[in-house]
Amino acid sequence: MARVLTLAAAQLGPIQKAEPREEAVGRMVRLMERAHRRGAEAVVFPELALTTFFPRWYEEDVTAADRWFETALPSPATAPLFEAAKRLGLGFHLGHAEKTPDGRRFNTAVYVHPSGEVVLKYRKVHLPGHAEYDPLRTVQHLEKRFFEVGDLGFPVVRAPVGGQQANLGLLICNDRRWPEAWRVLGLQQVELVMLGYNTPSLNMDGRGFEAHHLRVFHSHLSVQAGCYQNACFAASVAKAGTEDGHELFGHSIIVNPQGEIMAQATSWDDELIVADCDLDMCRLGRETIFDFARHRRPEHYGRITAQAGSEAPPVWAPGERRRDAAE
Ligand code: CDT
Repeated sequence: MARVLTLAAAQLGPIQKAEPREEAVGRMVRLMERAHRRGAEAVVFPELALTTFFPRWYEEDVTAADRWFETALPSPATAPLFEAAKRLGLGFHLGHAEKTPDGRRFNTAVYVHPSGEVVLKYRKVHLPGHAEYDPLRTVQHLEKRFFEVGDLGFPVVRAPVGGQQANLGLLICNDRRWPEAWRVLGLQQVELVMLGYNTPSLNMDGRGFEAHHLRVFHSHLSVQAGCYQNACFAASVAKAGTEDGHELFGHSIIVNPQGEIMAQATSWDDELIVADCDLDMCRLGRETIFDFARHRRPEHYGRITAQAGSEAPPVWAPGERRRDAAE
């Protein structure tokens, strides 16, 4: 029998620096109500969904950024999300900035059961950008200043998502570009990956030109490859539009284990996309071409965990016979 989960990706339009959490939460509750009316059982919101993408704003003193962080979930400002989940019987994924009781700061995502219990928490591992003010950049990207590298690994849990038991994993934004992250989830038989992102439409690094149309292509390429190569579904959900003059692309998608896009957002605003995901579709890839136990060769993958940066290869010279050269 098919294991169909009706999944919603709730893209958010821009959240301006001055927009209070309460307003953003109101928009999110309206999206949850729409999701419920469309038959969805779980809703996925973007990375840092409650506020503007604040890592673009430099603060000399990191504690000055604390206003963007959550110290508890739910809080008075986020309680309406938990109430809506309960009222509508809807699970939800929420990206947010987390400040722990001992003062540590993470870029975090949680999946919350309709009861309000946190089913799974993940803290972003691949933090892009830089820690110090970068005068070469037209816009700062200070994730390395405001967040620590996640300390929870890449957990997967089997848990109820809507009416199905699903193997659930989470990634956050830049993580989607790293095949290692997907594979660690794949090795735990992940069936559904929820991930949110805030990605500028332009490369603001100031060190080279990147054609604009390739930004969305690279995002989709990464998620579609991750799903195909690990035989899972993903909801990849954007914060989109222009925040205080800084443009983020939308193009949120839901992808199946064949790597196909099942639904895609077309606006750069609050927008809901919904897809029926038959989790049993994950079996084909997992039992055939990507049957890891039969086909993976970890004895040849040592470099993946032994080194971070790449190394230049040895230089071939004419007349020199190398052990690994063809006879
Ligand atoms: N939020 C986030 O991780 N954004 C990055 C942009 C990187 S530009 C420094 C991304 O990978 O989409």
